[in-house]
Amino acid sequence: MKITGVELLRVRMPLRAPFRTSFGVAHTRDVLLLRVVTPDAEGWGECVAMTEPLYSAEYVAGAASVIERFLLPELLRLPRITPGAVGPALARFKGHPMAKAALEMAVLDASLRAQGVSLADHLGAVRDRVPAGVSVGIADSIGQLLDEVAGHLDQGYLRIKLKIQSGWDVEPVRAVRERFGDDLLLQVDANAAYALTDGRQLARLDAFDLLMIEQPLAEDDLSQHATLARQLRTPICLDESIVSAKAAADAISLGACSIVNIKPGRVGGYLEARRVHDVCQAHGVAVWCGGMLETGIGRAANVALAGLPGFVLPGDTSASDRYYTQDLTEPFVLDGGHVAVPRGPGLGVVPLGEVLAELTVSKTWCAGG
Ligand code: OSB
Ligand code: MG
Repeated sequence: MKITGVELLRVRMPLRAPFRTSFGVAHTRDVLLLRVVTPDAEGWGECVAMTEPLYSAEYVAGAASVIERFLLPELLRLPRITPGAVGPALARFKGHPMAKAALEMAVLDASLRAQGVSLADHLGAVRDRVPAGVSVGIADSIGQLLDEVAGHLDQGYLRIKLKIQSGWDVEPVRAVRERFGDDLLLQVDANAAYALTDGRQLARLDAFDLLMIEQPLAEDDLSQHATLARQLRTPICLDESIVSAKAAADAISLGACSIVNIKPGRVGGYLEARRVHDVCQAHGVAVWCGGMLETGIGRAANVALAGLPGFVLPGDTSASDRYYTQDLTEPFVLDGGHVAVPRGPGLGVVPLGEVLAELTVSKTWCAGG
């Protein structure tokens, strides 16, 4: 496949409600979309970098810049490109996994559309629908949190993840358990907000039968996570720390986690995400699909990935209306707590022209040679 050119689109998506985590609050999603044009088909990619470098080092304007200045020129120089060659072609540029993932995703979509194959089939999905959870941000009060959780459960979500930080951990978890009972599938995500010295406080969460605690410590605290794991009954899941399949293998062999949150952007793309899945499956480590408040474009690909056999826990793959009043694509809907895996060629979805035009803030065309 030869790339004719790539369009970078900056899209401003108002969130239905602010989303607060230990690292900050998001009111809008500032999305970078890529449209890869080839003689045979077009392909879409969504970059999951956020506005500010708070979740990880990447941020959306930086991702756009590294794509324009370095990554795209490298790809456009090649006489032909396949999805599997994108990662290797870009490997000499250090870091920037979310930027690389977006490019690989767009090439993958174009290539699969040209072949008439769905991403779900290409990746090896075995499910037609995937169980959906919802990630609930830090609230202003326990009362507001309970109302929000009640709303999600009324919609049919199958598990609840609470964002926690120091000062917002045991009490919200206790309140949700007391109100919604012991059968609720409940987990927490700290986004690296704690230190190993907080082990005693985190052990208080053991009383609430949580499915897991996600990323309690810093991204590079692998051995500290292993130490913490020995102090807790609650299983540790890693998100930020798992930057590659190699990192997953290291974390597992160290005993740093017993569950992995897979986010394709964080590991450099859907093909590496599948390798993370394979490593975890080989070690009997459960995985689930995380989210980065994606639009329908990124959501389509995440839901396809979540169809793989090792994804045995509900993901943060919520329906479109959990995030946006108007999604960029036909909305993903919740049906009995599940979201359907798209089965059309490539991602199986495209942006709705009028919606995209309305929400696009700027676009740049980069022509191939
Ligand atoms: O840590 O999982 C996370 C959103 C943005 C950045 C990091 C995280 C999240 C979420 C939301 O938890 C997941 C989603 O619903 O997309
Ligand atoms: Mg997380």
